[in-house]
Amino acid sequence: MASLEGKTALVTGASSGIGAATVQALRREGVRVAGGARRTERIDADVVGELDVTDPASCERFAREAVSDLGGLDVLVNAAGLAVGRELFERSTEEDERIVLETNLNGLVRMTRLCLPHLRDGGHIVNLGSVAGRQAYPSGALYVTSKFAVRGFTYALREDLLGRPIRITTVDPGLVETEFSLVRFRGDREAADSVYRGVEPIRPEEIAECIVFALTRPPHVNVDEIVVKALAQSSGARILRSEE
Ligand code: 8X3
Repeated sequence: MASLEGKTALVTGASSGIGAATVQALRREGVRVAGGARRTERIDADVVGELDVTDPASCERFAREAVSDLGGLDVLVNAAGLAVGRELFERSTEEDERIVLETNLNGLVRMTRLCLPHLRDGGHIVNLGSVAGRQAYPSGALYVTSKFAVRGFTYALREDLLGRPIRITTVDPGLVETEFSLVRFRGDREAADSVYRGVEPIRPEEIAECIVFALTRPPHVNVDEIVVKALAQSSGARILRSEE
């Protein structure tokens, strides 16, 4: 197992969920971490910065300042992501489409482009995909589209990085209990809670452990993808719930 002691990392979406859990997991491994998100007051990292991945200027500023404060970069974790709405595509709106694609796809591509020149040899990029990027399900068209695109981008970059000492991994979680559902259901707490009812979801910390696993393989080993589902689910849409 390779040590992460003394390495540096930049994590997007660092204020909650998998991003926040990844910041803590990396720090426990001895990594100095810059965490970026819009809600900076909720970030617990060595370097804290405001980051809106949908805004090119915000991304440029955060990447520049984080890399400078950290003194170089070894790991980029693209964890910022969201879904808006859980309804048939007929009800999709220009605004919802823009937010989902800008955050999950353009934001991730943008942060990767900005950080790549700073990644030291032995560096590693981890993209947070989703089981939604592998199996489509109804009433999630834009989220599914964005996560299929994340997987496509990850593999395209894998091709372009071939021959360089930089690794790239997509981590594709299923049912993880975070604020994801609250955002997806536009603040409807009851609808959000019902997603995690009658089933044991994955905890964000358990996904962070998978990320650490990929990062700590020997340098010649690239873990291309890690797919993690709750035991009681076979896809994003098929979840076995116990009677209450
Ligand atoms: C979130 C998992 O199953 O709601 O990425 O699409 S799912």
